[in-house]
Amino acid sequence: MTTHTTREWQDLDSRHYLHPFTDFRQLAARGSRVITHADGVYLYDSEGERILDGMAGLWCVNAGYGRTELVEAAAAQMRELPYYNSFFMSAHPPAIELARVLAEVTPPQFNKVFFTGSGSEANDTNIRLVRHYWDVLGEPKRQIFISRRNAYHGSTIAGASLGGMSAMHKQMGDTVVPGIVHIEQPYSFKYGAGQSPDEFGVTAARWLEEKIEAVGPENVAAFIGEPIQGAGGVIIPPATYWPEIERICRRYGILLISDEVICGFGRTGQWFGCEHFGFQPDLMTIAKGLTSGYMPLGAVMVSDRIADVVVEKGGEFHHGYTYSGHPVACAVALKNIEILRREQLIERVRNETGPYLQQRWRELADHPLVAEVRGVGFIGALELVADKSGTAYPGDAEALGMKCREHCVKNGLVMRAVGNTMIISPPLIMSRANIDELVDKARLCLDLTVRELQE
Ligand code: PXG
Repeated sequence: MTTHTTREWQDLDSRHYLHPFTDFRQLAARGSRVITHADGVYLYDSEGERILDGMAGLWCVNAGYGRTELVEAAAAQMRELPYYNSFFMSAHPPAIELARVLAEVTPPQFNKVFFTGSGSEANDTNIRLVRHYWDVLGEPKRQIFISRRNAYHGSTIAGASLGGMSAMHKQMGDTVVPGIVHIEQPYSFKYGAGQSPDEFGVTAARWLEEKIEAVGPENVAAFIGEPIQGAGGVIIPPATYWPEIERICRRYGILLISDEVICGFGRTGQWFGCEHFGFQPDLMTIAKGLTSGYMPLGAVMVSDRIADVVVEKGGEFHHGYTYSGHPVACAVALKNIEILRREQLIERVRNETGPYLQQRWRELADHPLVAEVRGVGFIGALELVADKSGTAYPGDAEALGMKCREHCVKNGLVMRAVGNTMIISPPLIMSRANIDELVDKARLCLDLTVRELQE
């Protein structure tokens, strides 16, 4: 790869490269941070600065950086068979083998998988598959998908329509897919005042029932939700929420889709978020941690309830992608799952490093900017407010998250800001020493934010 100075990279970047979810002009004025390499839990930029990655890339590098085994799996597969499709009655060993292994590591109702190139594509597949399923069953009126506000289900037209991000919908005009409605999030910090967590969980789940009744149960195809909303601000529902959602879906015969793109592959200390919360979805969207982000790959896990119908009576399913089951991506996913199992990374998060991270993370509750601390396994959030002690700090209370994030950037830590919610989702390989560094740096950045507010 050519090398340039940071300045040169930034110049070329702003001249030619349109970044995702970015105000292009603002970025050109400021210049990107150019990440050149990574190892373990650390990123390195073009200035040689070392940065602790508290976000595992974009919620995905579960096995950490610098895994030569994954590199070798990709290279070996490229030599053997770099590409072939699974259309026209053909298949190849990596996709077949990964399908078998996924049936093994996912909950027992899942024995079949449909591969895609990303989480967004997998959610498009969900829409296609669910509508096909109801059609085959002779209930074509079941068209409506119920989702939640601030949900993130991807950025294709269907993914963004399923999602509940109003800024995205606003730019889509009439192209938002019809037949998708949203209910409010189980966000107790915002909506749960005056109720115990258990009461609020049931209240929030009943919003689904109200919506089903409002649109007519006979018209509803499926409910989709992330076990923990990620990009929407790490919204962790109370323990009563998912069981009640499941009961409601079963009562009305509605399919339940768990979007496990972030929660899957160990994030909560279980293989999948639905196992942490104790519910059994009919479909699961997976991506990100499936390959630890080393290759793009997504998939829909299809339960027997659905597979039995579409396989036996569905005829041809007119859907698929050039890169469905890409052999190199599948080979990397297989090796990644082997690593997660061999190193017992998920068990470690469940029993050892997860509890330690949560204990240390909760120490931040005493900080003058922190109104709530929450987290599960290797995911966490802080709600920042300017007026915790009664009198507010001066300055823009709406920009606390961005201010704190700036201090993280300057102090070698990646934390994500969603409004005034600070978020972590670190690689599952973090040691206790890494966790100490993460929490200590987070506190430092919170302190620096207070200092900036006082200036
Ligand atoms: N579902 C969920 C729950 C996700 O988090 C997708 C689907 C889409 O996956 P792809 O592979 O198509 O990106 C995601 C992706 C953020 C952020 O800012 C989160 C995601 C993607 C980009 C940014 O937190 N999640």
